[in-house]
Amino acid sequence: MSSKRSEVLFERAKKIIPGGVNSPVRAFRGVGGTPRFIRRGKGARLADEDGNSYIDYVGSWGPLLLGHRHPEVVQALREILEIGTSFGAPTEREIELAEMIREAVPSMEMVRLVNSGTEATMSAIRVARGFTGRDLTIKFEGCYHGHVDSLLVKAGSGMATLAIADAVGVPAAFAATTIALPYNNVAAVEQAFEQHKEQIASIIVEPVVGNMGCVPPLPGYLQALREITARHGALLIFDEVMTGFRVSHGGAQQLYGIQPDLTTLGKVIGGGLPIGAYGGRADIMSKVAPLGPIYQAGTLSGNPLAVAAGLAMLRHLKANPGVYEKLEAMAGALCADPPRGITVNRVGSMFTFFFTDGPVVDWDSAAKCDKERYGRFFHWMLDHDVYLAPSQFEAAFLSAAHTMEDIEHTRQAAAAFFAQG
Ligand code: HOZ
Repeated sequence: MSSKRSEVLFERAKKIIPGGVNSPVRAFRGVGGTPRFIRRGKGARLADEDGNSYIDYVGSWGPLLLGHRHPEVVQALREILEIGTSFGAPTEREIELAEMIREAVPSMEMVRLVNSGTEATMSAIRVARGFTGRDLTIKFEGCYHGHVDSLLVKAGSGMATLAIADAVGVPAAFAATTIALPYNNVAAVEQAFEQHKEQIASIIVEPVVGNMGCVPPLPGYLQALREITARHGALLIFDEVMTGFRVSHGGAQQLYGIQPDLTTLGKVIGGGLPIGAYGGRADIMSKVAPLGPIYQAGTLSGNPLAVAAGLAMLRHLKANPGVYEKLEAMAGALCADPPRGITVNRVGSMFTFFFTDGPVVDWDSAAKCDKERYGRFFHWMLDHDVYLAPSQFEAAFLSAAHTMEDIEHTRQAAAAFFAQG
């Protein structure tokens, strides 16, 4: 399998773009080698610049629940090109998208659209501070909430992949507003509230973590976060940028039956275009400008292309609830019977093959993985036409465009790797 053209492009990219990429994990530092430059995608398949074709389990890091270039999303985008790509003024489609989000995620009584997951989490923690009049935020080690200054503390995703412990460029005073605790550990949360009493504005959590690989909540954990925050007058923020419309139509909060105060969304709700959203209780969201004094704005917020793609996606999901059953069946088949020495974590169509005996329940247990072996596995799979995340600490995603043949091919390729020891 040739990667010659990707190599040439990577050399050229490195001269002008830091690390040759526009987002760090894409540089393959977690697995070594040259990132594949992608020419096009269709359904569950990616084609690179050397003419290789792959079954794609990255799915643009989560948004492509229906695969690449789903016809309904493409048609919606075509229609917008005839109308105008940005007005900086309200449009009817924005209302419809917000209404569809609220219908699926009823805890989001009011919704504000932004341009990325990072913007959504940055705004949500600001709103939590403004609403409570408190400054501190609890986050969890290995969770990643975008590159928000104060949330780059013990963060997962690229920070974990590159082993960057403390974000350079983040003022110590910002980082000091964040308390990082082990995930899935209720006692640590109780203790933090004991210690900081009425200073904690919110807990922000990935209800199913995707950014240290896929790590589900232990039974009762999310309920405990709900109960503790309510008891202490702090807000509970579910970062559902990854899990929203992914682990179920109503996200992780529907799956686990928890009502957070605020929720952040991104990825799937943009149908593959840049978008984010935050929202929650109306009494809280009513404090956001222009209704209230908590300021947040954006030139391209609610832009017609992203909104139309998101609407096409959400309309499709609403009309085809069977998508989630199909995803569950395929992902279940893909993740069944892992070989010895491998721990598979999966919630719906997001999953990770951890190269450790496990169990993997938090950052400390995820960090025990044999990253070097994951790198060899990654390249083996790439050579066998399977495109996985180029890091042990990222979740893999299935789309409704995958087929059982794709699953079978993937299982056989993986089995061949493990057979050689
Ligand atoms: N932080 C993203 C996944 N957790 C990676 C984004 C990207 O490289 O595109």
